[in-house]
Order: sequence, then C-alpha cells, then structure tokens
Amino acid sequence: MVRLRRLLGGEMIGLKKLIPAIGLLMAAMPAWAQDAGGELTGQPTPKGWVIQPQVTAIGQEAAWMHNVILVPVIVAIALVVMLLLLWVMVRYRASANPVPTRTSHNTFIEVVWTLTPIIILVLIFWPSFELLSKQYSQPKADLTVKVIGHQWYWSYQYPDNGNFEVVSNILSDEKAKETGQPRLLGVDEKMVIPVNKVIKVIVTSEDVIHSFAVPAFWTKEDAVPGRLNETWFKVEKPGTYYGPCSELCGAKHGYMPIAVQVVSDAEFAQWVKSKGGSFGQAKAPAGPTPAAAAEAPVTPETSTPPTVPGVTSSPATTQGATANQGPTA
Ligand SMILES: [Cu+2]
Repeated sequence: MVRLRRLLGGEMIGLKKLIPAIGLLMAAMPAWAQDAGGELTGQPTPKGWVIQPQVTAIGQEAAWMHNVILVPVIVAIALVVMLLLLWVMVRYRASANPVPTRTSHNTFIEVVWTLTPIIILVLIFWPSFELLSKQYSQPKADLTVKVIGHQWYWSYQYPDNGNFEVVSNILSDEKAKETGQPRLLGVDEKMVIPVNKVIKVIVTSEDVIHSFAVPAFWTKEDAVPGRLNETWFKVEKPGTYYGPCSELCGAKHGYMPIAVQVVSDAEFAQWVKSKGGSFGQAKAPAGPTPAAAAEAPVTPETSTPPTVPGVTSSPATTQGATANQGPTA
C-alpha cells in the first residue's frame, strides 16, 4: 500500500511510466494489425480479427489510416482516461484525502484539455479528408458492371459487353467444398472483372434494400430499389474476393454472398465470350469491328440505316446506342 501510495503520490511519476508505455503500444499496433489473413485473401480467416488484406490502392490507404492512425489514437486516449480515473479514485478517495480541495479553475489545465483534442482532430482530419476525396473522385471507367440485389441472390449485368447478365446463387456446403470455395460464401456464378482496370459499379435492387460489400476492396454500397448508386474499384491482384450482403434484407439475408473473380484481360475476354457477350463499342454503330462482328444484337441496328435511304439515320443509331449502353448513358 505504501508503495502504491508513493507511486500515485507524485503526478509526474505516473506520467513518466505512462508515456513510454503508450509509445510502445502505438509502435506495436500496426504490426499486430497487418495481414492476419496470411495467404488467404478476400475471405474471413481463422484468427483474422483485423481488416482483411486490401487489394485496391484506396483499401490499402484506408487500412493504413485505421491501423496506424485511428486505432493507436483510440487506444492511447482510452488508456490515458482510464489511468487518470484510477489515479483519482485511489489517490483522492475519502479516507486518504479527508479534506477535499476547493479548487474550481485552473487556466493551464483548461487550455491543455481544449487544445489537445483540437490538435488530435486536426491530425486525423488531413489524411481522412484526403482519403474521402479519393474515394469519391472516380477515374475514367474501363468497364461498367451493373449489380442488382434480389431476395436472395445477386445478378451482374455487363452493359459494355452486349449487356449480358449472370445470376449468382449461393452454393450448398457440399458444392462449395467440391469447387474449393469457402462455406456460405461460394457461388455458382461469380462476378468476373479484369485486373488493374477501373471498374465502375452501378448498384441497385429489384425488391428491398441490399448492400453490395467486398471487404478486400474497401467497398460497400447500398442497393436501393428505384435508385442507381455508384462506386468504383481498381483491383491490383488477381484472385477471388468474397463479401456478404450487408443490409438486413429478409429471411435469407445471410445466404446471398458476393464473389468477385479478378482475372487477366485475356481470361476476362474469354469469359465474356463464354457468356455470349461481346466487345463491340456501342457508341460506334457503323463499321463493325472484328470483335463486334461476332455479336448478334448489334447487327440488326447497324443494318437498319441503308434500308431507309430517304430518312436520316440518326433515330436508328441513337436507338442502337441506347439499347447497348443501357444505364451507362
Ligand atoms: Cu440482401
């Protein structure tokens, strides 16, 4: 007890021990909070109690912001407040301090406890707003995918590639195991996108509010019926990345996983062809490119103008462009 009193008796003794402890903790925090997933990216992993390894530049920056700035600041503040409380409770308890001081103001302390939070907030403000502005300034899209939530599955439309659609349903536990996918996250048809390309994602719903979320991309966007929400990502690493529907949407809310497969350009082209899609540019209806020639829906539109010689070709062309472009127009 005497020892404890001596320790708590002088204000500076406590602080001298406290500051290095907080410093150590802050230095150790980023190391703890990194790459708990190991080689398993894009899905929950055993002992993975921190953020998933990020595969987009925005995600990496956001994870850094969380691990290196926010968590250490939160831990340090919580520790300081907790230790101050403990110190006051022990040092100034009624039996140890029978005559309380009547001090009501201390200008120095008031300046310190006003300025310190302001400085901390300003330090957080800079990286935070920079990150926010990056998230909302979308670069020019290389590919647009329209994501539609349904009770209880997802469908993905590719308006840039002949507007084909894939419907993505959850796999049973056995099927997931067979195909080497994680339980409750495996699907029959994945959303396939090319690597290192800016993907614009238009998110909507057919029935109730769902939410399209892929933790490894740092992406979460609500799917609201009657509204087109928009987000984007540029994935830097090929692989399969999983996510859950992140808005309570009914009985099978937990059974409509999202699986995004990121592949090379060549593999993506192959996949598009296998789904009946094309690489024709919808904005150039005249002069079919070699890639566009294979696609059936484009040809009727492009062949219309010559059959009506007296009339300007614009209505047919506009119709063709709109039909192919869909929601990107
Ligand atoms: Cu849902």
